[in-house]
Amino acid sequence: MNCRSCSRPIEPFMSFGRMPIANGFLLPEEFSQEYFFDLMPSFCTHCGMFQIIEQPDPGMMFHGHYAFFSQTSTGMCLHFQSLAESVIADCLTINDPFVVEIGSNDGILLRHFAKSGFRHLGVEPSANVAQVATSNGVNTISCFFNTATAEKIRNENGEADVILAANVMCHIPTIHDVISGIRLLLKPEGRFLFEDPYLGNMIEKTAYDQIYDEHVFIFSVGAVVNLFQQYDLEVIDVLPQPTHGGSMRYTIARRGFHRTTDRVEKQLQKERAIGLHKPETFLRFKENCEQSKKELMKTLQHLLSEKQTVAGYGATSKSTTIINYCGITPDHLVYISDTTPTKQGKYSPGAHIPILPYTRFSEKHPHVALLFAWNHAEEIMAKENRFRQSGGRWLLYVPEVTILS
Ligand code: DWN
Ligand code: SAH
Repeated sequence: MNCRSCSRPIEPFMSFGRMPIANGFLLPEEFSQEYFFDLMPSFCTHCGMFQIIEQPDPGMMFHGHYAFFSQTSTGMCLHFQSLAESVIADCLTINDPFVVEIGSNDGILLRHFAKSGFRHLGVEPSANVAQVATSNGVNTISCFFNTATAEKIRNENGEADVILAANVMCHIPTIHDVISGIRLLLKPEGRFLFEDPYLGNMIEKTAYDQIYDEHVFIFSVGAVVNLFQQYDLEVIDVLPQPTHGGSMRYTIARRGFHRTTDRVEKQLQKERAIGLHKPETFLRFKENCEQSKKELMKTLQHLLSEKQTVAGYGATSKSTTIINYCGITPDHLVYISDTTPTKQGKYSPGAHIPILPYTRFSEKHPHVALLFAWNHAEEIMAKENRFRQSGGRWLLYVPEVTILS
C-alpha cells in the first residue's frame, strides 16, 4: 500500500480488527449480508499523513440513505453560523461573490449564505441529506466532488471566491483529484477553508473512535502543508476549533496571493514538540488504545455484575469503532438512544445493539449512560441534567475511562 498523499510505501502500526460500515445502521433481515473490512491505521513517516490502509468504496458509505444529519446538534448549528458570519465578513466583500461547499450535508452551513442572498452551491453525494438542504432553499447538486464536478460547476457558474469543506476532506481517498478540482474552480485570489478532526487532539486524548471507515485521513498541519504544496497551494492560516473533540481549520490559497499568519509556523513547531512526526508517538497511541479498551470493558463488566442498566447515548459513527473493537454486546448495553429518526428502530453496525428514540432515555433513565457523543458533552449534559439529578451516572472514555456521578 502506498501513501495517498506522497505515494511512498506505508505499513499499518496496529489493527482494530474487522469493522462494519460505521453509519450502516441496519434491520435484522440485513444482518447476514453485513459488510466488514480490516480497520488498520498507518502513519507515513515521509510526509506525516495519518490514514487507514483499507477503506470501503465511497458508494457504500455515502448514498441515498446516509444516516448522519448535521443539524442534529445545536452546538454545531451555532458553530457553522459563526463560520458563515466570518466568511461573509472576511472573504465576500466583492460584488456578486460565489461560494461552493463540498460535503454540504443538510445545508447546516450554506443556509446562512442562501438566507443572505449569496450565490452558492453545495456538492453532496448523499441524496437524502442533500434533499433536506434543497427543500430548505439551499442550492445543492448530489454528486461526489472531484475534478470533473469542479469543471462542470466552473462552466455553469464561473470561478468560486471561496470554497468551504467541513468534516469532509478527511473522508475522500482520491484527495489529489479533489485538490486538482479545487485549484481549477477557485479564483486566483480565492480561498479554500476546510476543517477536520485534528491529529494532535486525537493522539493527546486517545480519541481512537475518530478512526473509522469514513475518516480515511486524520490530518496534522505538517501533513496538510506537504499535501497542498504539491499543487503550489499554501496553508496561509490555521485555527484550532473545539468541535468534534478538537479540530483544525485550515485556510489555503495560491502561493503568493495572501500573507501567511504566524500561527502556521507556531503550530508546526508545536507538532514537532509533541512528536507528531515520530513513529514512537503512534506506538504509544496504540498502547493507550489497548489500555483504554481494557478499562472500558472492566468497567462495563463490573456494572453488568452489579446489575446496573447501561445505555449508550448517541449512535455516533465513532461508537462503531468503540463497540466493535472493545467487544461491547447487547448484554453490556441494553440500547443506544439517538435523536435521528432514520437510525431509530434499527440496530448498531456489527454488534446489533438496538437504537431507540431519545424519549426512551428520558422516560426511564438507565443507571448509567455511556456517552458516545462525547464531543457534544456540554450540550447533552445541560439538556439531560435531570438524569444526573435523579442519580444517573455518565460513563466517559475520552480522554480516559471515568464515571461521573
Ligand atoms: O465526520 C463526520 C461527522 C461530522 O459527523 C461524519 N463522518 C459522520 C458524523 O460523525 P458522528 O456520527 O460521530 O457525529 P456526531 O455529531 O458525534 O453524532 C452525534 C449523534 O448523536 C447523532 O446521531 C445525533 C445524536 N445526538 C443525540 O442523540 N442527542 C446528538 C446530540 C447533540 C443529542 O443531544
Ligand atoms: N459538512 C457536514 C457533513 C460532514 S459528514 C458537517 O460538518 O456536519 C461528511 C459529508 O461529506 C457527508 O454528508 C458525505 O455524503 C459527504 N461526502 C463524502 N464524500 C464526498 C465527496 N467526495 N464530495 C462531496 N461530499 C462528500
